[in-house]
Amino acid sequence: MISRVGRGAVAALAAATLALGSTAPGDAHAVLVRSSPPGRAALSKAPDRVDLWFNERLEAAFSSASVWSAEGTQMDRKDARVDGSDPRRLSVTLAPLAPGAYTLRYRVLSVDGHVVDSSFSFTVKGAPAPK
Ligand SMILES: [Cu+2]
Repeated sequence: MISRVGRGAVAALAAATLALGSTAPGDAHAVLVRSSPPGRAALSKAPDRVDLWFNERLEAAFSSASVWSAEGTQMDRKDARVDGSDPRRLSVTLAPLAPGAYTLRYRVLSVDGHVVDSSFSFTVKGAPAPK
């Protein structure tokens, strides 16, 4: 009987923790949830943009993303922006990408005031597209 009550209390506490988890102060950095292309993707067709989705709303003025070639050339069009209708989404468009390895870097400020700085890479496969 006591153990049954105990488990109930633990379950209730776990549920409360889960419910609070996403808004607990100091514990709510913007985390990259998914991206297009995904990190470490090997793409047969060069993407013309990168979209990043985070678990939290971003501060548009302090969130950016860029794409770099292996030679260190910036390949995005320097137009990274947080989507006006979906503040969890950050997008940037790309110049034509030749086959090769690229690194996407992002730095975002979530509404809780924490900066997250990270990167991932992807590869465009194959020979240059035929004319
Ligand atoms: Cu945070």
